[in-house]
Amino acid sequence: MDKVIAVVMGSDSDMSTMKSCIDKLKEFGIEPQVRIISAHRTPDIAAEFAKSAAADGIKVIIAAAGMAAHLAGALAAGTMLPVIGVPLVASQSPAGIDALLSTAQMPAGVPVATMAIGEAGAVNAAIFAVQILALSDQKLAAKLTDFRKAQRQKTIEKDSAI
Ligand code: RP5
Repeated sequence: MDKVIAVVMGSDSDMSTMKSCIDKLKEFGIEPQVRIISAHRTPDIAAEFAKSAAADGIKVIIAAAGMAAHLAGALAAGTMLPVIGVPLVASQSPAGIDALLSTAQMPAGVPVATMAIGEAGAVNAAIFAVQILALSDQKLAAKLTDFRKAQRQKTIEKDSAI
């Protein structure tokens, strides 16, 4: 399944964290469209991307940014597609709290489904996007069930190993 999920990040400096998101999507057999688009540095491109995403076949947008992280909200404002936000820890960032609040505190009417800060959020964004697609895709739903079973088993094995 190709290019039905977009992973958009504000800077190439976000890639080290967002690789976890891209890799998790690939584990589910999904090759995402990956873009670097900034709400602040390329606002025109962000607006155009949001406007054309649905017509281009995108079903879910994952938007990750650090600092004053307006990317997810800016994209959500321009599309009816579900937007999942991932707040990131930037090098000059107070532990990602700035990005968390900038991403999560959307005004009523324009939601962004905000994940945890950093790598956990990046991975969960991928899983959450798969969960949305799995509502109308039985094969993906089965893969999600397998993923949960494997995750459960790994934790049980860690418990046994102690
Ligand atoms: C945000 O500013 C980006 O998402 C990144 O997390 C942060 C810093 O960007 P760079 O200065 O590293 O390009 O827009």
